[in-house]
Formats: sequence, C-alpha cells, structure tokens
Amino acid sequence: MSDLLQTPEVQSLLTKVSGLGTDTGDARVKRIVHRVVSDLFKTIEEFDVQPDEFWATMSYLTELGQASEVGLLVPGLGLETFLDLRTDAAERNAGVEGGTPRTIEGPLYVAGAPLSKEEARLDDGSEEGEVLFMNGQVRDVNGRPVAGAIVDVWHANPLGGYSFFDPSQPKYNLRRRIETDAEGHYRFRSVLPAGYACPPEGPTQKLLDQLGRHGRRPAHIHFFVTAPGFRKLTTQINIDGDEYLHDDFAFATRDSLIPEVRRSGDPAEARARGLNAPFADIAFDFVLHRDRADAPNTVVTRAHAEAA
Ligand code: MBD
Ligand code: FE
Repeated sequence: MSDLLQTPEVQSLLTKVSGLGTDTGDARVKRIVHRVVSDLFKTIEEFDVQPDEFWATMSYLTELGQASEVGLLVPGLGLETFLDLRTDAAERNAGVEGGTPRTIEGPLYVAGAPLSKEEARLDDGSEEGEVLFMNGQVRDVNGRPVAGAIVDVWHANPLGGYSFFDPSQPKYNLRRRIETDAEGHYRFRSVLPAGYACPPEGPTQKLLDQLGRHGRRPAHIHFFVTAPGFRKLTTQINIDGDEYLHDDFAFATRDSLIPEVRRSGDPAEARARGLNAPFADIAFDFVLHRDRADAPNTVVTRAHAEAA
C-alpha cells in the first residue's frame, strides 16, 4: 500500500476534518469521526476505490435513506445482532445470566398499539390464514410470576407484511399490548405469520444480491416485555419448521426462541375454540431480570413510527 495515508498532508487533513484542532464541539464525536474517516480513507486506498465506485456508493446511501431502508440494511449486515452480543457480554460481566435471551428489535415496530388485560385478539377476522393461539407466563429468574407486565407483541400477516408499513392492513393489525394477570399470564389469538422478504427492488436487496445473499427471514413474532422493577426484554420467537429458521438474513434466531408449535387437527377441539379448521398453539414463557444499576440499561432509545 502507498504511504499516502501517513503523509503530513493527509494526517493534517484528518485532524482538521474531525475538528481535533478546536476546543469547541463534542470530544467523543471528534474521536469517532476521526477513526471512521481514517478507516474510510484506508479502505479507499487499500482497495484502490475509483471515483465512479465511490460516487455509486454515495448514491446508494442516498437511495437507502430515501427508501427508508436504513433499519433494514442494519440487521442485514449483522450490526443489530452485534449490538445484542455486546449487551449480552456486558450482562455476563455484571453477573446477569439466565432468563429469556434477547434478540433484535428490527425496523418494523410501531408504538402505541391497543392495550388490554390478560388477553387480546390481534387480527380483526379479515386475515386468511391458520389461526394461532399463544399463551404463557411472565416470571422472574426465581420462578415468581410477574403480574402487571406488558407483553407488547407484533408480527407479520400470512403474506409476510406488517401493518402500517403495509398500508393495505387495518390500523394496528397484528400489534397489541397485553397486561399479564395476577399470575403473570397472557394469551392471545392471531394468525400464523409468514416469513419476511426484503423488498426485491429495494436498495437492501440490491446489496444482498452483490453479496450472493437472500433477504429472507423465517416466520417470527416480536415481543417487548416490560414490568416495573425489571429489565426490559426485547425478543422474538421463530415458527419451527420454517425453511429459513437457521438461515435468517437478519441473524436473529436463537436456540431457546424456537418453541414447539402444537398443531391441532381435531374437529372437536377446533369447535371448542369456535373454529372449523385446524389451528396452531404455542406456549411460551418469558423470564425477566430484576432492574439493576450495574448492568447497561436495556431500554434502547430509537425512532419509532406511531400509527396515525
Ligand atoms: C423484519 O420483520 C424484521 O424483524 C427484521 C429484523 C428485518 C426485516 C423484517
Ligand atoms: Fe419482524
């Protein structure tokens, strides 16, 4: 490699670019910008990046933002999983172990879903798909039920689309907040989701194509589980049997987040639930850690849509 990077001219350029010569501004931002821009210079130099390639990349980033796909490329590049791995490591260092594993939030949460006690129905009857019943208990790591926890659940419809982002769906379709009862129990009725696929013509898929990768996720259901005095849990369960179960473009699958899906084809059992078709049943408990000052907060501040 050339020594261009080490020349006083380039080193002084980097210092000035990141404002290291001034005493105003934010010292941490300056150091990070210095590192990131230096690493970019180095990459351009090492790969002999040509101006055409550079400007194609700038157009790509512009397109990514205009298509609102920044939050989609981030998990696709493993960055969101890396943040989880760092939080996991920080928790281990603080002695926070056990409990339901976290996995990424993803880009499709919408704040403010309807809140109900103990149970909810997530669909309005207009979805064509297999009915799903899901239930479970929220507990602490000592097995004590957590009453009054909020299970904030969201998932895709049987076509793999999420309400709000898919404007054809009703407001807050397949999105609810359920408060656990005195024994920590929650339950809901919904329809089984299908897996998600990145928009085929979008910028995220465009890069994935160049990497020889698909943009598919296994069918999954997202959760935030919160309760006063407990660490917030961000997690997902995957639907067992999905062909992408262990081939998720967003790297969110974790072994203990694949509950058994019980399939009932017994007509009497279906009738007892008010149905005339087979349905799926999932039991899944969430185990939370108590709040503690010595481990990093798990409440992540992040921009969210709110359904209008
Ligand atoms: C999803 O549904 C999702 O959860 C993630 C992480 C990325 C894209 C779509
Ligand atoms: Fe998702």
